[in-house]
Amino acid sequence: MHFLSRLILFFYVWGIFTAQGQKAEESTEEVKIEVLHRPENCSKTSKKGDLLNAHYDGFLAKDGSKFYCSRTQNEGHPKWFVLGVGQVIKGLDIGMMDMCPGEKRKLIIPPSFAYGKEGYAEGKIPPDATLIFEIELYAVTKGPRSVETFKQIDMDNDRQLSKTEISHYLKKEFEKDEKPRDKSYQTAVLEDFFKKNDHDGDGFISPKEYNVYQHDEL
Ligand SMILES: [Ca+2]
Ligand SMILES: [Ca+2]
Repeated sequence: MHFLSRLILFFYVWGIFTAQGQKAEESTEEVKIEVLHRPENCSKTSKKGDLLNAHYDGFLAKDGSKFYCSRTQNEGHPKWFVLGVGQVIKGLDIGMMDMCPGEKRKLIIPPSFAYGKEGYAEGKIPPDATLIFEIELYAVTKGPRSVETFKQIDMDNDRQLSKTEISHYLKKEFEKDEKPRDKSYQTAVLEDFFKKNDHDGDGFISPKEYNVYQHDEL
């Protein structure tokens, strides 16, 4: 074999080994999931793209101090977020999969699945911090981010979602919920939705802004 091709082969193989080495190193760090309570009736579990409604408390593993509590935010309303799309830290995206409504979990999340070497919020979460989350999941609903849902919300078919269209949709969704929600809560969710999704600030949600993981289908 020509020396150069041997050299290339060597680096190629070496590359595979080091890539595997890194992979093995990463996999020693993983999100630990402890199920604290699992309802007997658990027919529907969370999956990527689902819209979840949950309360969670976050603690630093090193001293058990609490750095976050969703019950003290947003007037105590549980948080809404889409699972598995990076709206929350990676450890929560992983640790909240296959969870059913009413389930409680404790998650132990290594820094590489949380805020890493940098930490977060000016030292509130220090560098290289392992985090513990206690989670209570209230609702799992079909994710909002499907092409079908976009078309369903877009009543006038102009391929843009207006505030009126989304607020109409939210109202219907909340009616399906057993818990009654007051109007100010709906308004807060709507404002929050636009803040997070209307990236160009034009007051409409475009298919691209809406559809975080199926950009090409509309
Ligand atoms: Ca529209
Ligand atoms: Ca927009």
